[in-house]
Amino acid sequence: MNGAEILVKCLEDLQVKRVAGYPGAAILPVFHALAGSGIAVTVNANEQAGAFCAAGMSRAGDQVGVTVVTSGPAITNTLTAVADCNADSIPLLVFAGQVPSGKLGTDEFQHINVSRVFAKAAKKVALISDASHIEEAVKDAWHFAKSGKPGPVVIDLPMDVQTAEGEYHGLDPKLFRHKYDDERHLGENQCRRFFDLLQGAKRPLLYIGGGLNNQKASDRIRRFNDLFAIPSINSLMGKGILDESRDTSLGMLGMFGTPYANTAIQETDLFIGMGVRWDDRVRQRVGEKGLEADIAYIDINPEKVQEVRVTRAPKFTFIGDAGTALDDLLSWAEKNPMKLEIGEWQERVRNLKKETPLNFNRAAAAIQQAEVMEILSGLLPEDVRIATGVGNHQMLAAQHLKIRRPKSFLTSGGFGVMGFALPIAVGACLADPSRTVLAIDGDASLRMNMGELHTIGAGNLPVKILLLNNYSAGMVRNIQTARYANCVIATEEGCRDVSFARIAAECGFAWTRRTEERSGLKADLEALLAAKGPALLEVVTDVEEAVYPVIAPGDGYQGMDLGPFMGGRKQENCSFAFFGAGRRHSVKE
Ligand SMILES: Cc1ncc(C[n+]2csc(CCOP(=O)(O)OP(=O)(O)O)c2C)c(N)n1
Ligand SMILES: [Mg+2]
Repeated sequence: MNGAEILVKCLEDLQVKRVAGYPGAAILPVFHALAGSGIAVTVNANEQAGAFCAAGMSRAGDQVGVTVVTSGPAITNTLTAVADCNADSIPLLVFAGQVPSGKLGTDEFQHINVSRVFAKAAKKVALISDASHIEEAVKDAWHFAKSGKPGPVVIDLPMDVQTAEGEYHGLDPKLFRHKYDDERHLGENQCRRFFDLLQGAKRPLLYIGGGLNNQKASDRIRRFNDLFAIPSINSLMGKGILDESRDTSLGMLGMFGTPYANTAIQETDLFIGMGVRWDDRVRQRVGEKGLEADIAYIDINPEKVQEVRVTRAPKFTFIGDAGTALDDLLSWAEKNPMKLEIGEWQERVRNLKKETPLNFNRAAAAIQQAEVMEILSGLLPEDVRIATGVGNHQMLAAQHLKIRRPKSFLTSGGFGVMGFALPIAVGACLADPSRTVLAIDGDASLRMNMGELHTIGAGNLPVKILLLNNYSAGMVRNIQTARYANCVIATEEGCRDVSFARIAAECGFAWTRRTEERSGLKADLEALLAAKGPALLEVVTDVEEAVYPVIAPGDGYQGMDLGPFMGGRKQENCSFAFFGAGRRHSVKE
């Protein structure tokens, strides 16, 4: 077998059924081998979209998404998607063609030093120099990408290595899995300490993140919370791990978090972070002045746990897989039954949700994005998978939509990449066509990977797209209005007559509609969700709309600005005081 054939055989051994690929001369041996395999190839509009499509398969399914591209501009096109996977701990395998080994480091056509370019963006980069090394490298990379804190692995394959004869040994892929098995468990004493803390708390709060965003860990935290019903908040990456429709689920914390999540964190006396990376968008941190709760923190990333140990004096920490730790805690709790005295706190949290519900400008002439989300949240099927762009529509979706299953809210968290929604939705749809896949996108985000309208239409993929078109890069325009003296530059689109719905129809979408009418909005959303095959609903929304609540950069939770429409305030107070300019409306006033 030549190197390319060995690579494809390894992918078959790893049960890969489909790759996202984009060909070019320097990777043609691999495409040739793919032609003789049972592996399907999806061709996206460019390699960034291809890498996102593969990442969509990882985000939605249990597999590791795989993308195969050529050298030079093709591999650099994947850089943003690779960095995105790295930031959100998503496993991904990228195989790239490369100039022949003898030409490495020269000015050969379409050559770039992949190891250097990706050094800081990937979990690992490997240059293969011998076809006989391919099998071990590929099987190892697959498990390495999935293990510990997951991430992307980039494999650079010089042309001569793809065509050279090499050894294929048929190594059992499980051998490599065992290499990365995480065997760290909580001991009896650690479990006792955790539950002592929990039993001593009057207002415990679970803070859960992407580290638990898989079926197994989600089952465990649900069992844990069936026992204890501890109020919970989540990071953007943690949506759907616990069922967000439960009354103890308070939704997303942070800069654009829900009023109740951002208030609960000010009142907790035991903050239990699990599988969450405690990032800067989460604003002021528990343990800092003003938020002096006890902390229990469980995460697989040793650096982060050490940082929290040094800076916040937690009462309990554990470095390891949060799902495994939950297993240990559950077995301990089953052997040592206990009751928590948190009835008052649960009641407080329920009231918080009732007292400060999300709200928006109901008197506005134009449709509000928040209004679309409010209607949509009542229509979503339980099995829906949502992919979003980046911007106001993303934050509003995160605030309003109650996600009921893990791996179902697919969004670019740590890197915040516009252009994410469509290719990720393609990957999610290919990973599991039986689930409803809805891409919620902004006009500017959609334009970044508009070629995927063609991928979806040409492939007749049943992806549903809800495009919220405010004819602007709304989130950035909001900052300009509030902080740059209302000087709007480069964030509004001049051309208002383009209909994205018409473009989608031209790309082969069977169902498209464009609306500016509030009256038919609910029916339009229902029709979008019920449509068969590719479908797009374009809703024209208010360019002036801003997202609330908001916490200004550098401010703490006490400074949460509820805006003019929440917390029972009158609509005349409207000031669009985005990012801290203008009036403050704190829930604690
Ligand atoms: C690749 C990339 N470029 C630029 C940005 C900066 N940015 C963040 S949100 C945003 C506007 C997004 O506009 P749109 O998709 O229309 O969403 P809206 O806020 O209008 O709902 C921009 C430009 C980014 N996050 N990603
Ligand atoms: Mg927009």
